[in-house]
Amino acid sequence: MSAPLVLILNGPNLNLLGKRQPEIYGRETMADVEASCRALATALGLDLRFHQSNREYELIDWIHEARETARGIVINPGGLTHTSVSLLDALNAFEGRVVEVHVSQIHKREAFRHHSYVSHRADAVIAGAGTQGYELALRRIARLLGAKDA
Ligand code: CA2
Repeated sequence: MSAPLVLILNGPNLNLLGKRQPEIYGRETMADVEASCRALATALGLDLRFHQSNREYELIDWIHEARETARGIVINPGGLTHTSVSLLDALNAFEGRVVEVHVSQIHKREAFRHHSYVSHRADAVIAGAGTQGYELALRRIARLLGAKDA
């Protein structure tokens, strides 16, 4: 049987991870996060696709594709977290598992970051664990999917 596919999706500005505001987002880059998630996915017996986009429609298109192909989505929607009903609508049309990740602890920050549209759909939310949050999210999805050693 083929390995379950999990998508990791990253929204606007997360391409700047590790390059600006290290006091908030740390020093690891998106490429570092992708490398550690790929190693972990292999260990957990998961197939992984990793994407980042600054365009809302591209994230929505990946979620639509996932309806046919993927068992789980890890998503850091970036600033769209707090604004995008469309992203929530797309996730509501996806039947697999969803884990929302924020590198920073959004509840300790400005009030406008305290509400997440995506949290209305997410099966779990991880915020403030730094970039380790992505690995925790992948482990959670693996456990929910009954993957090996999860
Ligand atoms: O903490 C997170 O992961 C966020 O999703 C990041 C978003 C922010 O709007 C959310 O409230 C919380 C921002 C992504 C921008 O990332 C940057 C990284 C480094 C430098 C500048 C921006």
